[in-house]
Amino acid sequence: MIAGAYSAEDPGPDTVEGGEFRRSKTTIRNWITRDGSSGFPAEAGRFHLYAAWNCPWAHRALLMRVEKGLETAIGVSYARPRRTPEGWVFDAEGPYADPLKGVSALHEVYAQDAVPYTGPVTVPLLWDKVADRAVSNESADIVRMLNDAFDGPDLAPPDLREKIDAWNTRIYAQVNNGVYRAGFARTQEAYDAAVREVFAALDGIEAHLAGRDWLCGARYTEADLRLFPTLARFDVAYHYAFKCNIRRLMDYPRLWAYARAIYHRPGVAGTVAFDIYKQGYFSPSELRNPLGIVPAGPEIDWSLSDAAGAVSRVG
Ligand SMILES: N[C@@H](CCC(=O)N[C@@H](CS)C(=O)NCC(=O)O)C(=O)O
Repeated sequence: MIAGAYSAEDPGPDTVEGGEFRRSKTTIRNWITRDGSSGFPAEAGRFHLYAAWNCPWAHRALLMRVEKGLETAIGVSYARPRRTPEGWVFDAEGPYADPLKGVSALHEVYAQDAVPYTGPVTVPLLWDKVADRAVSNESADIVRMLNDAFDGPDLAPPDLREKIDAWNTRIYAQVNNGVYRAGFARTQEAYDAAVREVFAALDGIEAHLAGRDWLCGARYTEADLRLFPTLARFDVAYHYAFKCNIRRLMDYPRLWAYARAIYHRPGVAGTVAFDIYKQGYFSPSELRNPLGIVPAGPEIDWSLSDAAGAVSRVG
């Protein structure tokens, strides 16, 4: 979008330089606060989230929403899983409708922001219904502001914040965005470097989880929450669609048990949609999947209990 107007010829959100995938910077970065001094007070019923089931960045916002018990306080519109030349779009009714504004494409929402928007049309987008303004389209900020501004468990407590931030930085670069750098690489060299980094990071986390429940020790934190969307998509999408196939998540005993332990947290399974991940990541793409055929497998059993997971997490 340029100055609040959408054009189908707008450059996509991300770029490729020397065969390497670069994610563009987000620009709508307002902040919800408890006291409202930012202009965006933390009030139930005031905010609405635009999301897509398959988007891992939207997923982390959805995860924080359930951890904080904000399901009724913050409504959600889910875009259709497969993007179109119009970007993210909505149906007139059903699970992919927009209950807030009834728009047919996400760019129509961006166009309504009081500050004319220039940039890519991405999910997640957090909207203030009272001010009728965009709050943020940066998922890292959305996750942190929901944690800080609303009541409920603190997933980034002060004594762990430094550790959490260090994990977040590492996991974003090497894992969350690492899989995209592998999948969207345009040269063998760029792919090789990215895929090696992804698996080196996963190997490191596997080793780190020996004798620890969570990344920062005994407490589930925002760092774990931010790792999960990539793990949930790993075997079903990234392993094949993004050629991240040195190992599967299932091949890491601790990480696999850890991922299932997150999946079994209250509300989390309701944020996960494996079939939709496949539809999204195997969308027709000239470069990656020209015919848009969605593979049938793999079959993965996430239902294995925490108890079973705990056994393999020892040691
Ligand atoms: N910095 C953003 C990145 C969000 C992002 O890249 N979202 C993707 C979906 S996974 C998107 O909406 N892309 C727009 C498009 O593909 O047109 C965030 O983390 O919130």
